[in-house]
Amino acid sequence: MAAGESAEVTRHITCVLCEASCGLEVRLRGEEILSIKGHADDPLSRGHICPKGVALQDIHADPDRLRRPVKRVGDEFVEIGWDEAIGLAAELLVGVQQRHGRDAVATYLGNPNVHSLGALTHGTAIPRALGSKHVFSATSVDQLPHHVVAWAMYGHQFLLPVPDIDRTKLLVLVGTNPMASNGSLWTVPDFPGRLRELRSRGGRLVVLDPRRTETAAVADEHHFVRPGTDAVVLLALVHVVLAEGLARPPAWADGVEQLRVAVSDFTPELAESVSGVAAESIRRLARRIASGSAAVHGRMGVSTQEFGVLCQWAIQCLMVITGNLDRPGGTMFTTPAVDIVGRGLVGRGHRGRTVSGVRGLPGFAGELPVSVLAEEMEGPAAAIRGLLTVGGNPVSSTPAGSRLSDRIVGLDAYVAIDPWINETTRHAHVILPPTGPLERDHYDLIFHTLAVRNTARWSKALFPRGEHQRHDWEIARDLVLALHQWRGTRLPLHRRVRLMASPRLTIDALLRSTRQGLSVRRLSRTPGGVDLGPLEPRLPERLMTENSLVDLTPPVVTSGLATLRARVPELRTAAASDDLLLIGRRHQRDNNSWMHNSPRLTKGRPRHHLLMHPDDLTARGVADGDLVTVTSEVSSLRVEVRASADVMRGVVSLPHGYGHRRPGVRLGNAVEVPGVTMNDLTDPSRVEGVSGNAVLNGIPVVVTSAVGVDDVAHALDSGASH
Ligand SMILES: Nc1nc2c(c(=O)[nH]1)N[C@H]1C(S)=C(S)[C@@H](COP(=O)(O)OP(=O)(O)OC[C@H]3O[C@@H](n4cnc5c(=O)[nH]c(N)nc54)[C@H](O)[C@@H]3O)O[C@H]1N2
Ligand SMILES: Nc1nc2c(c(=O)[nH]1)N[C@H]1C(S)=C(S)[C@@H](COP(=O)(O)OP(=O)(O)OC[C@H]3O[C@@H](n4cnc5c(=O)[nH]c(N)nc54)[C@H](O)[C@@H]3O)O[C@H]1N2
Ligand code: SF4
Ligand SMILES: [Mo]
Repeated sequence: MAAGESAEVTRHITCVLCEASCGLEVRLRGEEILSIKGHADDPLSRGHICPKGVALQDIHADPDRLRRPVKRVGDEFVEIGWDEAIGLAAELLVGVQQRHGRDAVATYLGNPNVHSLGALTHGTAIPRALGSKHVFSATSVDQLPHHVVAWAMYGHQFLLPVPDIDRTKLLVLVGTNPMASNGSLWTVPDFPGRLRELRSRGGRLVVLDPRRTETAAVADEHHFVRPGTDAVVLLALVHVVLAEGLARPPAWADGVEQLRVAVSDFTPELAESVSGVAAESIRRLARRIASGSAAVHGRMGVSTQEFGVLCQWAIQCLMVITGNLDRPGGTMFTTPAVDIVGRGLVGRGHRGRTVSGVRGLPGFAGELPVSVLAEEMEGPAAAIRGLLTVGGNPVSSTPAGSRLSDRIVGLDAYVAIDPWINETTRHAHVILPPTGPLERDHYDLIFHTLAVRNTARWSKALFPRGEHQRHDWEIARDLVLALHQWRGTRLPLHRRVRLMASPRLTIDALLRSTRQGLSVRRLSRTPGGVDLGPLEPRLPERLMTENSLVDLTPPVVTSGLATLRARVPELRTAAASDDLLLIGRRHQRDNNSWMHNSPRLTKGRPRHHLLMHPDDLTARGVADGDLVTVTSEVSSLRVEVRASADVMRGVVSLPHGYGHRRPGVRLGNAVEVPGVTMNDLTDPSRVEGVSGNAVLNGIPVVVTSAVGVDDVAHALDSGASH
């Protein structure tokens, strides 16, 4: 080695890009990344990696990633120093609150917050300091039904059981595509490998999905289900188990008889008539789930839909009455080293303490449904006049995003904590960019709690932060202090002390007080972390309900049954019609609305097309590859269509998070990413009745040929020619 050349080193880190939380092995020479691979000895992820993990280096190197704060001057952003930026942010937000009251500033927390330790330990101090009822997050365009059901049945919003894939005989996946998403509310790194093992043990995978997804393609059985009708299918499964005397409810299950009555009219025949899933298949599946170890998991497809809460409830009931909740091979609760539930680091949840102004939708766990965000910004008496977004892109990711975009432009103040200028943050008055995934320490407070194996892993920042950069926890600390200063209020001492402690210190203290007596230093000495073993039965001790029983029929949930019953005739008519329903999809190389700056991920065949069944195309006189107009109740857009027998007849599919072609959006170094913004078609007035979660799947749409309709004008504004 020549003098001055640095040595090659190998480091182990956690990938924070998705819920799988893979342990990675990085080879470095100085600041140069030589390779990124899955860490073969990691006790949780066992060597798994996906293309996004490799693309961490693209994020790190992305010239469009902000490394210093910027403020708006006219139509431009100009770099400013941190003191000025934090002062300006506090002045803007406090100014709005002083003129219009505390609730006039809204906070929106996006998905990357759960993937950053600093955001978890310090980030929530910001909305607390603002003290506004208008707190929103990506949760209500994602997983709110899971939390509401867990809270109602198990007594805590985060008591979310996960499939014990490593021991089960039967895995049933409903509305989730882990071959692309790598799993959700279920940290299951190396899903493909774990599935292979399940098969070699003689186990089976059954998938229910309106599209023959990458996961359905490797399943033993796939049933097409018409979007939005799963609740009837899942309730029919419960019905069969109870009607055929197959139930083996544990002693801690309360309300089996009430459940029997509640589901008595949800027969497999009824389910077939609305969903398209054969009654006989439903009976067979119910009997198999009741006959041995089985784990049913339902995610996005059955959460972000009209009956999301009923779907999640039915799944939990099915697991409880078949004896599959809390047993090896069923669905289980984790025993994380840092127990965010048991230690009260996350609250149990509560419903209806706040309500939204215009529509009166109830809040859950301190948040209001994000579908009301735009309407609360409208009109002369608008409740919301200022906005803070932290790691989010609601213009792209929430219903009727374009309308929200227009409202945001008119706000008195908009502050963003975000490393990129995206469709939303482009409107900000000031942007405070935190460090990236390779520049910060990490511990998975959330995802260890949802993991298929109990492990504990500390991930030290791969690179030190640059002199002019700030971590998100430092930004949160400084902004909270500045908010108090501008307002002339005092932050209580215990809160101040907590803010001053780094995430590392906070986690170290938490680890030291665990049963295992862990510490950051001890975890650092074990690349990949320590293995704390397979999931173990935890009930009834783990329950946090008042009577320490599982409530099988919580009224807040069962109240939704009347709505479902009333909708059945319409669902049946719709199932027999030619009407189209729009659903979403994820691709392995996408990450919601971001990471389209990565050349590694965006190269190759475009993947933004509307997928449509060939028969549905023919019926409309549309050819594969044509430009079509897709019209929903709220909007219309144009996109190229691709014929695919993998979508059910009557169903079309678009990915979300595309369509970055708005002025000012900095996606500079990437190849042009074609596509449209799916959420221009979704409707904020369509929310799930109990939780207020947005309905993003099963959107009624009309598709017509756009060939020849002002071709030229369109090719220009949709980028269809790229
Ligand atoms: N590569 C990649 N990975 C990701 C993400 C990403 O954008 N890209 N995003 C991450 C995030 S934030 C999340 S929350 C998770 C989500 O993880 P998943 O829940 O696995 O998400 P999707 O891939 O959207 O899968 C939803 C499935 O539901 C189906 N579906 C739609 N409507 C219905 C319906 O009415 N009934 C039924 N039964 N199915 C329906 C769709 O066809 C789709 O296959 O993925 C995470 N991982
Ligand atoms: N139609 C439709 N809409 C959907 C979905 C769908 O399936 N279909 N999925 C929904 C789901 S599951 C989710 S989770 C939401 C996601 O919705 P959002 O969280 O609003 O959006 P993201 O696309 O995840 O964008 C997050 C932004 O955070 C920024 N960012 C990246 N890393 C960091 C970081 O470390 N710190 C900070 N502060 N910022 C960072 C990036 O600029 C990025 O644009 O979208 C939802 N919207
Ligand atoms: S599966 Fe998720 S955690 Fe694993 S490497 Fe890919 S993006 Fe990272
Ligand atoms: Mo999500």
